[in-house]
Amino acid sequence: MFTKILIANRGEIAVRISRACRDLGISPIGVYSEPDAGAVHVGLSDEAICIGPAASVQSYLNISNIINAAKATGAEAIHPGYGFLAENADFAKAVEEAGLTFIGPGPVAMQTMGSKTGARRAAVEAGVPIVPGTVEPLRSLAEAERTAHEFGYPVMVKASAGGGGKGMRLVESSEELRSAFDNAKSEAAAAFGDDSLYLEKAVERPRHIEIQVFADTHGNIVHLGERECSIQRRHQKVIEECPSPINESGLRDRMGAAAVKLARAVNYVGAGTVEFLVADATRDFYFLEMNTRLQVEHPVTELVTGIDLVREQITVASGAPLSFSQDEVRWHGHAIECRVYAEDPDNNFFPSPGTISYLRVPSGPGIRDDSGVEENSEVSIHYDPLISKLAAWGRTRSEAIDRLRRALDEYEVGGIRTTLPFFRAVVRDEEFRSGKLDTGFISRFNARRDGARATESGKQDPEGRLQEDLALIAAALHFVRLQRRATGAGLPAADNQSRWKMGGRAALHDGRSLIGGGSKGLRDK
Ligand code: MV4
Repeated sequence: MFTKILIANRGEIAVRISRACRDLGISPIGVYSEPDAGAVHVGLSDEAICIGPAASVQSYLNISNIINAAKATGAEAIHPGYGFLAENADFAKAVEEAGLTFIGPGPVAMQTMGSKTGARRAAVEAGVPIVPGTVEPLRSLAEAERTAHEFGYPVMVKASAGGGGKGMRLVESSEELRSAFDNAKSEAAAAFGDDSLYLEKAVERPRHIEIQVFADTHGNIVHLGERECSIQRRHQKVIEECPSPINESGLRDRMGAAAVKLARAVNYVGAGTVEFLVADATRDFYFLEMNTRLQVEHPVTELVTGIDLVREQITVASGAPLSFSQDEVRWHGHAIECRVYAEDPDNNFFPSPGTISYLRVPSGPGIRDDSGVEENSEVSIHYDPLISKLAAWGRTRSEAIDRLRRALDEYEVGGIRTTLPFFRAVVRDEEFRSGKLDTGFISRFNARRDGARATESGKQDPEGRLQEDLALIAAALHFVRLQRRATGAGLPAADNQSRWKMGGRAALHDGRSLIGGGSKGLRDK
């Protein structure tokens, strides 16, 4: 077994991995960017190495600095967490070439699944159903027109290098195809440096259900059941559950068997997730993509199966067989997780960076909060604004929701806006409680929650793209100001008023300050 593991990540997932290391008697080694020197994950490490300045490309994505940090501290293995380098096959290769163990699948399985068309071909070869469509990148608009006609509209145009919805367009009719094709192509080129696209028939009102798989180096492959991830906003999951509230008998076994078959076909090792779309009407399921990492939402599976996925990742990477067999996996009760983001739900989920001036974290029966922050933590615009994952377990879905509601009401975060008020409304929503979830839930919920405003902005900006652009512009302006300040260049006088100033005072809409004074009434609650 390893004596030291370097954790190549930050925030709540670095904390989570550090805890698994401690449980195994392994020394966790941290890495951090300059502004993260005082971060929670650093304090929980035995040693920590600075790997560069704030920008991720220079720190958490800096392969050589991370490998040098592992060598300098004598770590034998590197856990990448999720995001950053977690699905970068070149990183996995570089780690192995440095004589270290990469805690994850081999680079070949990673590369196969990294190409969405390659993943579709692997699924076809393994006999796993895919959404009807192309399995090679489209060579031209003419080919897109031909195949769309062949499979029938509506279709989805997706980026081969994508995943998670980036570079994806829904196309309802042939008239819309050209612009969707062009837009998806440039979005894919900008996001992935690869503009190749493929095409799928659109599944209407789908549910998004994923299967957790686990494989060891001895040929054992098991599944740990499903997670329901249909509640998404702009292709970002916001609430995840295990089991799926609408799982019917037999579906878990069939989807689990398909996921294991696919993992076996690519010689998978470690934790992986196979995503499926499930058609509402027929309950047919189709392979979507496979994520070759530990996922954000892994705690709901842990709460229901009692299996520590991160511990198992580490023991499997050290060469040990899986600590359980498929027959020993049991699903007990129900778990639901909310992703608590530093975003303002009353302002189209604009990022809300700043200092956490006050924090009260809920606990009690059935509650788990995986957090990466504490009082006085800085939430930076440089990184993902996820501050914690609040999960509730109950014997039934209804009991889990009751506990989640209680925990959300207990939770207080001062100094920044968070998505907590949004979740407090969701757990009180009748449709959510009924469990009839599909991918249209969020837009129906938003319409119910703020009918007037939703219809008003919906007319001009049905997808909220204008709002999204404004958020990007605000973030870019903020970044320019930071750069100017760093280089000593003159700052606009208005900067004192900016809501986006890092380490500055987050202002309310009416100009009141959210921090300072510690007044309870000004917290996000
Ligand atoms: C789809 C789809 C319908 N048909 N693919 C893929 C990535 C995910 N974030 C969104 N994806 C979708 N792919 C086909 N062929 C519908 C979606 C989709 C969706 C899926 C799950 C949860 C929410 C969603 C919201 C919009 C679209």
